[in-house]
Amino acid sequence: MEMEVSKILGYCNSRRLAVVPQGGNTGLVGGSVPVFDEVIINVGSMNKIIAFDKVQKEAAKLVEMFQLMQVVCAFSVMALFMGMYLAVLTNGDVLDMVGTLRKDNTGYDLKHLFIGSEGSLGIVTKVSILTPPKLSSVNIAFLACEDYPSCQKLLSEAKRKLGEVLSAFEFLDSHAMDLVLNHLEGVRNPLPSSAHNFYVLIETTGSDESYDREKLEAFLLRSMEAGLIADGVLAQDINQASSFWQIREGIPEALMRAGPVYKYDLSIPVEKMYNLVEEMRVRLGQSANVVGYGHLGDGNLHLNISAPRYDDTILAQIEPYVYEWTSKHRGSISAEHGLGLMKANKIFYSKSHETVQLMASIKKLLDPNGILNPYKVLPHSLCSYS
Ligand code: 2HG
Ligand code: ZN
Repeated sequence: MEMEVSKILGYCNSRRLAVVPQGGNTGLVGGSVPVFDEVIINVGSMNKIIAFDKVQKEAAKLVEMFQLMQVVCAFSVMALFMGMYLAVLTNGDVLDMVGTLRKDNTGYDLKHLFIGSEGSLGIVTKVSILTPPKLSSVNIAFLACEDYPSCQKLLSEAKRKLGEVLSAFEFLDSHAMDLVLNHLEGVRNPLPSSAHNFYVLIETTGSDESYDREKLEAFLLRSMEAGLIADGVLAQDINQASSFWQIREGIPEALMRAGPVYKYDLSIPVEKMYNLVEEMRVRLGQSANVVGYGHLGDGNLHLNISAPRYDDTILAQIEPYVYEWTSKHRGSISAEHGLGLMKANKIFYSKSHETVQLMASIKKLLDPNGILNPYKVLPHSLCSYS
C-alpha cells in the first residue's frame, strides 16, 4: 500500500498537484474536504489487519478506529492505545516508525508529529497498536443530576471511588435530552418520572463481574444518599446498556435533524465548563438553542448551538466570544476533532506564535511545495500556496 501511495505522492509532488487524504468522512471541521482542485486520495481500503501479536479478535474493532484516524489523526473516545506509524512523505519517501516495542527512547519520537497533523505532513499507511485485553465485565448506569456542581462532584467521587474500573463518564443537559427524544425514533428517557436538568452516563469496565457491579452499586447508593444523584438506573442487560449509549451518541444526529448547528469542541477545566453554556444562553436569548454535552471525564465539552438558520448576527454573538472565553481559561478550541479548514485560522487561541511558527517550519521541511492537504490545520498567514 505504501508503495502505491509513495508513487502517487511522488508524482503529485513533481507536478505540484495538491492532494487530500480522505477516509471515513466523519470529520466536523472540513479536514478531508478538497477546497479547490486537490486530488483526493481515498484511504478507505486501508482496512486490513496485517498481523497480530497476541492480540485477539478484538482487534477487528480497531480497523474502524484506524480508518477514522486516517482522516484526521485527531481522535478521541478511547485514547487507550499507543500507535507506531508508517507514513509516506511528499517526496515519496516511506518513513517507517512501525515498531512493537513498548519502550524505545532512541532520538525524537517522530510519530507524534503525525498525530494531529490531519494529513498535512504525510499519509499514514500502517499503524501498530497496543490493545488492552478485552475485559468481560461492563456495567452502565444512567443517572440524573439536578445541577452542574452535582455532576462535577459526582465525577470527582467516581474517579476516587471507582478508580481503575471507570471507563466512561459522559454528560448531557436537558436541552440535549429533549432533542434526542424529539428527533430520534425509538429513543426514550430511562428516567421518565420527572424532567431533570442533567444526565450522566457512567460506564465501568473490569474483570470481575460481581465485584465490579457491587462496587458501582455501592458508589451509586452513596452518591444518592449524598444528594448528588436525583434518580438513576443500572442497565440490566446489554440491550438496555446500548439504549443508554444511544441517547448520548444520538445527540449529534438529533441536532442535525433539528436544523443548522454551530459546533464547538472544547477542552475546558471541568469546574468552569458549564458556565460557558449558560453565558451563551444569555447572549443568544431566544434566537438559538444552546446545548451542552460531552466527555466530562476528559474535560471535553461539545457546545452545540442549534439555530433556525445560519445567520451572521447569530454567528457574531458566538464568535469570537467562545474562542476568547476558552483561551482565557487556558482551554483548547479543538479537543478531539482537529482544526481542518474551518478552524485553521483559530489555532492561535490555543497555541503560541512560537509554537505555530515551529509547526509551519516543520510543514515547510516535510512538504516544501505545500501539496499535502493545503489550507488545513495551519493558519493561512503562515502558509504560502502557489
Ligand atoms: C461526540 O462526542 C462526537 O458525540 C461528536 O465527538 C461531537 O458532533 C459533535 O459535535
Ligand atoms: Zn466527542
